[in-house]
Amino acid sequence: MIRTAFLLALATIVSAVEISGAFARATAPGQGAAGVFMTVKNPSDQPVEVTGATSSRAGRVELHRTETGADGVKRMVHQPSITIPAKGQVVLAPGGLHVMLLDLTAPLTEGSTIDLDVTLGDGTKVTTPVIVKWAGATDATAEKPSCCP
Ligand SMILES: [Cu+2]
Repeated sequence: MIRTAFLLALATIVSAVEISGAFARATAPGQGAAGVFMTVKNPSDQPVEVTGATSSRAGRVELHRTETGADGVKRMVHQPSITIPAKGQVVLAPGGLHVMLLDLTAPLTEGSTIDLDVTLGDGTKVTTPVIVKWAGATDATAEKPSCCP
């Protein structure tokens, strides 16, 4: 019985995507939203749709893409889903695709870790910790410059 449960758990992991390097940026008091960035890898031979996400730290969560309009102004466009190609990956990074935390329950503090459940097209949820970096961080492993705030 225990063995069966273990095999089922393993099967679930294999069918899901792999999320790495998830990070957000520290927010100022009163800031209601924050982007979350990560690499989503799909080891399977079928494309996988990311359809949304949830976090205990946000009232709601959307998928966004930052685009620069013809007027040169950057704006965020809501995405109904993000397709992760078979045997491929999609990088969510500042200036492009991101998961948007909205209605933050409290400011995100540098050095803390928050929870995120990413929802896939088949209803599977993939949980990832999200490291909160300083406000200008560009990736999850970057060291904060000692010179500048
Ligand atoms: Cu956004």
